Amino acid sequence: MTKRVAVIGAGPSGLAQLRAFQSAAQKGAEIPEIVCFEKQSNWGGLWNYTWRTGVDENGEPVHCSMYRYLWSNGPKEGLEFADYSFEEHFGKQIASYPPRAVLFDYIEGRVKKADVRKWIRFSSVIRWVEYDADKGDFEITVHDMENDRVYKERFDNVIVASGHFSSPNVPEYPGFAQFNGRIIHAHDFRDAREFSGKDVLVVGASYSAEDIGSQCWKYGAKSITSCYRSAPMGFDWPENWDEKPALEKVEGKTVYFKDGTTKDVDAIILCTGYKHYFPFLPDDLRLKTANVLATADLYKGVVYNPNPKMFYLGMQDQWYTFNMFDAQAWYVRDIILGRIDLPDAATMAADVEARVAAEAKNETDNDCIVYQGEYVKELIADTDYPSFDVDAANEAFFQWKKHKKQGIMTFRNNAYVSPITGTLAPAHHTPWKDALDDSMDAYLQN
Ligand code: FAD
Ligand code: NA7
Repeated sequence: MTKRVAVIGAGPSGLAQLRAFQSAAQKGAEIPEIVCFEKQSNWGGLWNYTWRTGVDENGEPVHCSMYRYLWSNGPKEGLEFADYSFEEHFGKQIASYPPRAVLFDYIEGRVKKADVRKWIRFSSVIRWVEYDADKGDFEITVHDMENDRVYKERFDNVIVASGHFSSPNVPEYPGFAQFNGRIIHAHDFRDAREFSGKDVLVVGASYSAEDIGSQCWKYGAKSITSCYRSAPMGFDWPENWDEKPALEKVEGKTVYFKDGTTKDVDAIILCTGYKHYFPFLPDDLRLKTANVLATADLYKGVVYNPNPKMFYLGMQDQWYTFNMFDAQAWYVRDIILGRIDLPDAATMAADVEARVAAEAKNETDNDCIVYQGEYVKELIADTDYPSFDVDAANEAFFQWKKHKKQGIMTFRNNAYVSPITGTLAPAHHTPWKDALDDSMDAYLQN
């Protein structure tokens, strides 16, 4: 009987897995039956934008954490697919920080070409996965929302690609219940114009805080105040942006910080990160990890050590994204195809320990970039994923970090060299702060 493989999620990671199997089949390999379950009605994962917040049309938690006007927060040269360049997709080189719609189009282009949509069951929520030790396979419970039907199917392998930037981490501060304004988490932030003319407090000091604050600034917020728990972001902020230490409490519209200062604000946006959350997995299959580069319990960052028939994609904190998901997907494919053997349990556990110890030695962001770049190199060396110039991708990231230090509202005006085609991107036709139209048509007018 043919092996059956379930992929949970059709975001960039799940789609990488489909493309990996399709690529093997195209080269003549016999592949298992692949079924990808996607709870949304379209593919693209977080890149599949919706105006909705809270629950979706089926009453399920909305997956999307992206917002209107989101432009890539890192250079596209760091995430380019090695088997499908931006030039191949757009027929020309494009500028380096594409808006969401442009990246969605790029992600979609590769899988349309590979013709893998037929492997996906949309509007299908995975409710539960169970391992049957006697039969040595998994039983999956699926809710088909279109037909409102719950059914079970069996699979030999399960690949979890459900993402980990969707279930918000939502702290509460004293006085929140009485705050005279709006409090939302970044997950529910959609249109920055809602905050134009307002005094906005952004809680957090990472990507969401930086970018959502910048969006609000760009679309006319009166002031931005951001506050940090551990360390400031430390950019050279515009004059109406103030960075403060930790929030302590809220009284009416007044927020109090650890240094004794206060500010009156209209809205509070909690950019306090996300949780790895797998409500469809029992204890023995559920990954429990922090948002780090060396995830707990995953051999080579993908094989679930307690049950090596189960795999996770994209569960790391991310400098590298699309091409790292590819590296992982090709590796998982080759384990399932029997091209790569797994070592014994002790060796797999030691692999995780070594990765955790190596991550602990990273001191700077550049160390982390190199660390994750080395991980990508390590995986692709063992498969037929097209090898690419990871050092050139690292270099694009280094330049990006430097450009952010030079100007947090201008870094997106820079251009970088593609690690895949070696060509230099054109500078964008309009500085990011003046480019209010985030449509694909507007962006591609270079
Ligand atoms: P996701 O994109 O989250 O996809 C997971 C999929 O699984 C979704 O389609 C979801 O519907 C599905 N799913 C979940 N649960 C179930 C279930 N129970 N049953 C069936 N299906 C399910 N990366 C970049 O490279 N550049 C950026 O500029 C960038 N910006 C970002 C901005 C924000 C606000 C966020 C939150 C992330 C950003 N990222 C960015 C990182 C992002 O994590 C990756 O780009 C990418 O989307 C991760 O892909 P994924 O497939 O692992 O997860
Ligand atoms: P991150 O990168 O996980 O950052 C979360 C931030 O929230 C970080 O600064 C945390 O501070 C802060 N945080 C977490 N909990 C709290 C509490 N309780 N109080 C105050 N501050 C807190 O998440 P992001 O959403 O920024 O980025 C996630 C992805 O989205 C990323 O890959 C981007 O590409 C887009 P800490 O530094 O831990 O003290």
